[in-house]
Amino acid sequence: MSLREFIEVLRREGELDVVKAPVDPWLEMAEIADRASKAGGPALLFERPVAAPDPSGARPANAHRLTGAALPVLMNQFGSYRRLELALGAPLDELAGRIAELVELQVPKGLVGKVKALGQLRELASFAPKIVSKAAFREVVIDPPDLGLLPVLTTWPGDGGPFVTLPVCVTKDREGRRNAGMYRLQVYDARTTGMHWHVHHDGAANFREADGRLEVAVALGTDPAVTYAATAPLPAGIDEFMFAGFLRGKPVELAACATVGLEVPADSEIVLEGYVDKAETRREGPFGDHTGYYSLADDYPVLHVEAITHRQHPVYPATIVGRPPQEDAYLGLATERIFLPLLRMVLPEVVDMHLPPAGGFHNLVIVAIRKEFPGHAQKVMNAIWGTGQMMFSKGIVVVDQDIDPHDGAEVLFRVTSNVDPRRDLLFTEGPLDVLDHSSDRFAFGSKVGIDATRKSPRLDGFPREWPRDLVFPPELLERIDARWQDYGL
Ligand SMILES: Cc1cc2nc3c(=O)[nH]c(=O)nc-3n(C[C@H](O)[C@H](O)[C@H](O)COP(=O)(O)O)c2cc1C
Ligand SMILES: [Mn+2]
Repeated sequence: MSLREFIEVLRREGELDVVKAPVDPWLEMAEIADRASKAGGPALLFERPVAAPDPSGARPANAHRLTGAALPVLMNQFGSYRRLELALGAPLDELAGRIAELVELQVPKGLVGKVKALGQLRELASFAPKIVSKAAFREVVIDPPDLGLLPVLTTWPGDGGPFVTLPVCVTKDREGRRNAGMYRLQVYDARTTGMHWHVHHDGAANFREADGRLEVAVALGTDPAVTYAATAPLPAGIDEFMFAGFLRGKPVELAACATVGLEVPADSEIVLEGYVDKAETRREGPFGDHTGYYSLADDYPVLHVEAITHRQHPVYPATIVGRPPQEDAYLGLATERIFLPLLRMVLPEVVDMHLPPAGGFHNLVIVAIRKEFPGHAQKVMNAIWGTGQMMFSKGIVVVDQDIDPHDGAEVLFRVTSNVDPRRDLLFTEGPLDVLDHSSDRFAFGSKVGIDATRKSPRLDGFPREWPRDLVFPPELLERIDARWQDYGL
């Protein structure tokens, strides 16, 4: 599904509002989308991005200079549970179930099981991206390349400038394996942007491996499953396009770029091609970010854009990140559900988990576990701190298997009542999200695990009796329910 097909789906499903009035990509669009996402509102298609009058002179010179033929801007495409399902083509539980089936492919039992497992393996291979010759994104060539023709948003008043916020950035590692990650691009001028790949992410790793220059292609406006895949915490070496194909149940069609040795989705709305050079960095940021603050300015590589092409009548995709919850909370929710079966491959004792949006993905993880031996909660904490992008987790709360980690009041109740602080808090230190501002060191700091499980003599050496939960017997509940009318309440 291309982005424009998805827009038609949203229109048909009543999930899209078209804004015909002129709206400024400098702050105005962001503020409107912020309201829409916080209110559970629809996706927004701004048909007329236009620079508003700016008598104060606050608009930076590079904020964009739009001509009358400016491209429409799509925002908040993922900003509700319903749209997330439409974007990924299936309910999250169904996608998680398909992942679980795939990873539960252990030793198959009997001939029937073996044949079934073979079928599933073949199915996985069938999701590898397909290279096609027709590149719709090359219908129009902007020559010479000029980023000023794109309606790039400035989202917060203190931002370092306009940023491309929803780009699928494609690179290859030394072995030629493709990676697609979402890294924001601050527009400096007509042909250069920042390249804000965090040190922990695969794009940055590919850059470290490269000699001199690394080619980069940026796809703007892709199948929403591809856009989501670029944000998903997949292990290095796994092609995000294959993952998107798996989610979709159909291979992603890629086409070769014109000026770099990379492939991007053939139906991308807009494609930038260029390179980053080891010899060069430039000040990037600050930028209002999903931490809820301005992330600090720092030096990052520079993307030199050597070609810009697009489809006829392209749509420019954008989002605003800021104080949660916002549109990206839904991308985080997709990851929480889809990656749970993968986490359970290494941690089968994990029954459920929740990453509350207020914790900005990294700051708080709540896991419910089946506790079976001394130190089990601590084992789970340490494993999470050692697993992929979950290494950034600043706080981990462990609750028992019968506690719903999504119920904030319930979790708070167990933490405040079950925890003996000196006994149940585990402090450690390790890598933090690059955007974390609380630590006095960059990308490194302390972490806490909170064991809020009930304690017993056998598993925890707890010397006293642990009190029972307060519950009414089910027969009583049924009896009262049946007679409810009699009470006149
Ligand atoms: C809206 C949005 C913006 C993001 N911006 C950045 C960014 O500027 N830099 C970055 O390194 N990661 C950013 N991320 C997170 C990465 O896209 C994510 O961690 C992804 O898994 C990285 O992929 P990789 O491991 O293949 O590099 C952003 C995520 C979202 C949803
Ligand atoms: Mn990756």
